[in-house]
Amino acid sequence: MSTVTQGGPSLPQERRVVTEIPGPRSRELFARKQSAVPPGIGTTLPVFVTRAGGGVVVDADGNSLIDFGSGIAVTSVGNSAPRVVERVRRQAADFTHTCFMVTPYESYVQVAEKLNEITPGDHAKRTFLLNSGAEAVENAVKVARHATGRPAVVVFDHGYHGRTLLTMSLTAKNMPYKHRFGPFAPEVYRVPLAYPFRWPTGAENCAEEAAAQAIDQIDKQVGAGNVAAVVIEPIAGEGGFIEPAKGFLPRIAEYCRANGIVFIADEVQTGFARTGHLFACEDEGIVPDIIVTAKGIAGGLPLAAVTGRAEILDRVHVGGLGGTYGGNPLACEAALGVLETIEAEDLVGKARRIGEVMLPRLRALAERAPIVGDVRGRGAMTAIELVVPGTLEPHPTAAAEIARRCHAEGLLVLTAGTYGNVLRFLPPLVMPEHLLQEALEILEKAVCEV
Ligand code: PLZ
Repeated sequence: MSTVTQGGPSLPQERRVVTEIPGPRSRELFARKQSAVPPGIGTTLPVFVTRAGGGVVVDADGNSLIDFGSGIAVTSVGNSAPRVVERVRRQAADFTHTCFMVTPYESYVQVAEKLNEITPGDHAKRTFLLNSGAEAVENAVKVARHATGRPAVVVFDHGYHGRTLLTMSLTAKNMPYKHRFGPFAPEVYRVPLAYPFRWPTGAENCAEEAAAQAIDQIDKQVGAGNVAAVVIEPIAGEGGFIEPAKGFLPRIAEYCRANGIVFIADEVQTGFARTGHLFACEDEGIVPDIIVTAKGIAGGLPLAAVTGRAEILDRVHVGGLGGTYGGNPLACEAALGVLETIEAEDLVGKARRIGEVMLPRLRALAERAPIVGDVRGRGAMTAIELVVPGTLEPHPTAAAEIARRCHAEGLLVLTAGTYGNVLRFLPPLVMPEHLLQEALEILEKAVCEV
């Protein structure tokens, strides 16, 4: 059996279910969680983790689960990836914090240089660092407003951008993200997204009609000249892994260019090799004015980045951007370790290979199981959308039941979607192929039984 050095020396790469899931030790810890932590902080699967690496997560009862979540698309290089661990360990011994705005250090600059180099477009770029995806999206909007002197921000149906006041306002879905948390930030306008599976006149008309509607709404309801930024995920993540119909993103990007609107790509979930490109925008050759990244950037250490055209980012006055922890030295070292790992282990190629294994099997499953209405995604970011057979009616209880059965068998899967009816698959890109195959068998069985 294969082992990896991730998650400590020789973590066996196997699925192993030795107790009920969750087991007794996890149940005990979960009871403590319930009395110490508010219920607003939900739990997908109440097993408490002790180690993780490669393609597995090990819990307090000794169960080894196949990881189809990567901590929501974060540990793409695997948990405790050796290059990340080594750099963080060394950095922790040297210094843990200075505040980059007080006394700088080299690793922050290295991360910025690297992102300027690898993100789409060969124009002059700048990068600054923050702690979370939401904080980075919010900063991208700040910069765009400052550079344009305009107030409005345009976002899309099914979009997710975070939980802070501004990013919650940018997020589409009420429950659980917005319900009773208003009033929301002003000057946020939502327009249609090209969602092929649910487009009323059919997938073949989706890109053109959705783009026309979106642009018409911006023109008529907001006025292009009032719009600072359009913020869009190249694949809508929390919204259900919706790949906008081909042609939609280029059309929106072109409209932004023609109207002096800053095009912001939120690649928080899609970035860093996940989709079989370093960044999902590359799929259609989109060059965003600003690209926002987080999650997969630093293997789980809190880090996020805003990378954009120098002429936009350089407008902001000295001291106008920042934060105590943004670009913390431990997180920067982790990011450098991640970037080395992506290159050294060809994780872009590995993500593609995962897609080549998964998509045909998921499509074959959809043939057999009419509950699977749609199969979609790219690379190691794939999903199935569940419907009442023969209709488009979302089937969220089936999604929940399939997830429950997978969990019981030792496969950690996540749900998503505006209608809660999507199962999404986000394996670490280093997952050994035998685990990938085993996970698919468990999933197929669960889908067919439900
Ligand atoms: N933009 C595209 O996917 C985070 C949310 C988990 P933060 N998605 C996972 C949850 O339920 O809170 C996300 C994203 C996109 C922004 C964000 C926000 O990133 O690091 O969670 O702030």
